[in-house]
Amino acid sequence: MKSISMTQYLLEEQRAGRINADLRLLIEVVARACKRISIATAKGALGGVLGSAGTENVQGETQKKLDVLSNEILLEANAWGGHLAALASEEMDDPHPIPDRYPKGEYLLVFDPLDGSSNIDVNISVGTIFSVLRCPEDVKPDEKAFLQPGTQQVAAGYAIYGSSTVFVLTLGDGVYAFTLDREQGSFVLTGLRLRIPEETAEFAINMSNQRHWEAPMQRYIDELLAGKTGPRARDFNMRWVASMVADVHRILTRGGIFIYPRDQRDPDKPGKLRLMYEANPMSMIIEQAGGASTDGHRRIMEIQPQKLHQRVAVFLGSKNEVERATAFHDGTAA
Ligand code: P6P
Repeated sequence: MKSISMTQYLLEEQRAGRINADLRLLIEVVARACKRISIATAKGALGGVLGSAGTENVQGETQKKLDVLSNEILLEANAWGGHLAALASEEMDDPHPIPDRYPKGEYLLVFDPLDGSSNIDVNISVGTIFSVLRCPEDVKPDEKAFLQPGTQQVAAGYAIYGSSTVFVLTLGDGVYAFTLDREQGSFVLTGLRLRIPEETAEFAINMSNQRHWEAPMQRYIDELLAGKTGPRARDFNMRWVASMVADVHRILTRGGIFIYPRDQRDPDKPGKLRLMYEANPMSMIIEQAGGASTDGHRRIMEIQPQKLHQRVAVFLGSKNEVERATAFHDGTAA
């Protein structure tokens, strides 16, 4: 099969009228930045970028050198193109305006520059997650402009820096995957209209938090662990990479359910993962591939954000399994 580059795919989407030139440029610029991040992460210890940066982000988490570097790569790449009104990132307290010397555009880009960065030093896959929104007309591109539900996303995607680097993208009409050809230095189309099986026998959760979960969560997981001997009458397998991009990519590839529930250690904290730049973009991808994504009660993409860095519980993946897990939480489970 003749290989199709991402550039050709995006140009054809523009010719078909499904995206405009600015959105095409935005995706190409983000993909190019992800290529640079892939090269930096692949250097490992030879690149002098492992370990802590000695600083903390808005979440109070210690930043890895590669967190900071990845954030800078994405800021620089998106500054001059004239496609953005502003950017926001897990690594920055407030939205980052486009420098006055450059033209502004209609889009907002919000991202986690390097998700799963605690895995970098132990050479486990990490990734970049991004979400694209439109900046409301005649609105200053400050935090409020970003606070739109996930249903308003124009595009979403991630890059996973694993044994291969794969850029996964949805423009709202299916999910496409592009693998980095390191010899050519370009992303090549390798996955078209990816679909997630509606049933699964594999769940992803950090079991060490079990004693902190709410009762419905305990019951749901107990039934999975009971396997053939319990109400589910079949055995389940478990995976937990502790890198959302790696867990989601596996689910997009072969099905599964990924769960990061709220727990009772901090009742004010609805969950660990962030709504704007982890849960929403991943939810758009999962739904576009025929899966489902809820916070245990409602569709994540319908949540009206109140804060840029707010957190949310996440149940996403194979549609029927996510619906079963959600039913346990809203009391409708059989
Ligand atoms: P835990 C990585 O820090 C992250 O934000 C997600 O990528 C991942 O799914 C989750 O946290 C892992 O959390 O508590 O298992 O370390």
